[in-house]
Amino acid sequence: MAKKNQTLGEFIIENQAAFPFSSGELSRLINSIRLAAKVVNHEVNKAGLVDITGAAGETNIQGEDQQKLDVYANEKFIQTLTNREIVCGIASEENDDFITISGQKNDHQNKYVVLMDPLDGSSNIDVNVSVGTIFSIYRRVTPLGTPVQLEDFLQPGHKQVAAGYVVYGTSTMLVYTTGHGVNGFTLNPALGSWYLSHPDMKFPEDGRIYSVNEGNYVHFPQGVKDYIKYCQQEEGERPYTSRYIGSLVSDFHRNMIKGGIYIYPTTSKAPDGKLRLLYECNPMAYIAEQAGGKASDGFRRIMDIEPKELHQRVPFFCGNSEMVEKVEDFMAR
Ligand code: AHM
Ligand code: MG
Repeated sequence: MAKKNQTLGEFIIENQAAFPFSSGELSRLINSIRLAAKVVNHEVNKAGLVDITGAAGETNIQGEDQQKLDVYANEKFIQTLTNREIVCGIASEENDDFITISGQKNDHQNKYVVLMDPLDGSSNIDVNVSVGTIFSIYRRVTPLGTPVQLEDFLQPGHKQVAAGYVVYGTSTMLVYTTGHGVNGFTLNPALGSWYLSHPDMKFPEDGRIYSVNEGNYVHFPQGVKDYIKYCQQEEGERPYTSRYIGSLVSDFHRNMIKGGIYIYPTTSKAPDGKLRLLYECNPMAYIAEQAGGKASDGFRRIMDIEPKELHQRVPFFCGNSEMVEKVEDFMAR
């Protein structure tokens, strides 16, 4: 039973005991993520102090400029997971291809793969606005003892074993699920410990916030335009309000606590949407569903989509169930 103020370490050990036949591999993996998150947090927090921000002069596979901190976060997460030989493969939004991990200890014997967006919300890094890390964990489908293959990564979201995010905000939080609800831990930076501050997180019943980049309005599909107009109508006293940070993790986190929907639809400029199915949408969808919410591409459940490629993009509608259903109604018209 999760107890408020329990440390993440204690929580992991306690949960591990709840799965008597598990090997502890998943617990060790979450432990590695919490360590890497602390290291990245330290760096993100002093971004304004040292000359670490700014484009690193590289472009990622999506053709976007990489910021230095993106590169740093990517390296730290990969290093931590690789050095500890805790996973058999890693796929990152910042790398063109997946990474195969073969260790000294046990060649290809680990059963999990990690997919991640090491630092999401890159446009906010330079301006002291919160950013996040997103991760997703699957059991490999190819045999143990052999190198991982693309198919180990191209699994639908409903096969996820765990997913989570770190939000580097006014305080730093690690929020994750292993399929038994969602728990949020806040970092005490003085002690370097994560404390359970938000046990069993759930979307409130009523959602009032819609988060969408309205600057793209003219390029949105009609269903999304209609939904936005519905939220804005005066009819009765429609209680909606708009909040958009431009960091998926932060927008999602606020919406899960306060009640709301995050929307990144297709636009005429981005016909498949902007967000990546494997690194961003599936993990957020898993957390949303575990918190009583929903995630859709406008027509179908995100976690039922069969991925075709590592960097696949999809339109994304995620948040309070009733709000997601409403926008799906408009999309279907
Ligand atoms: P990134 O992976 O390059 O950071 O892009 C993802 C981000 C999301 O965090 C955010 O919600 C969205 O892109 C914002 O996009 P836009 O600036 O088009 O509104
Ligand atoms: Mg991203």
